[in-house]
Amino acid sequence: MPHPERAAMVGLIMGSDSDWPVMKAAYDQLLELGLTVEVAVASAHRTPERVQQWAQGAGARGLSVIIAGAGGAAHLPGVVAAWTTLPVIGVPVAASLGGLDALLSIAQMPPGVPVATVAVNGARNAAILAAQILALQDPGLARRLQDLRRRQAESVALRERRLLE
Ligand code: RP5
Repeated sequence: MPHPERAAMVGLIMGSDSDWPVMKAAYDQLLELGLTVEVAVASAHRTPERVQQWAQGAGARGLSVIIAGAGGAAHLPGVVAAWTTLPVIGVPVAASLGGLDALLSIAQMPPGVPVATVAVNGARNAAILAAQILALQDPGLARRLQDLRRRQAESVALRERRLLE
């Protein structure tokens, strides 16, 4: 469940509502880990001033990490990174060309303004990476991440056993 009474820790921004089916995996994972999330739709090209305002104010609003997803000429994560020194994790959304255009647009940042780029449609990994950054200062969150890893390992072992059933 979201925690509306607590300030959001993670900013989740996407270029269009059409990115939501991909980006919702990040939202769901963040909530499962007990994190609070601020969700925004803003486009680097269609609403550039809104992106600037959102990113410039992110730290003051209490956000610690930003996840930014976009497809096509996916400049949103890089533009957000240009307006803040908070860590930005970019999610290439497969809106065209299988997401290769978005992957390259997000990963090929100029030296000095990094975006940590995950795989095409890799929104869940973006959430886990954001949580890992926050867990450096949050032992409870670190334990929840360890538990997530343990459950993942158990699930692999379970699937292995099912192969021979
Ligand atoms: C990008 O263009 C968005 O991030 C989206 O992935 C893609 C298509 O946007 P819509 O035309 O569906 O709004 O800016």
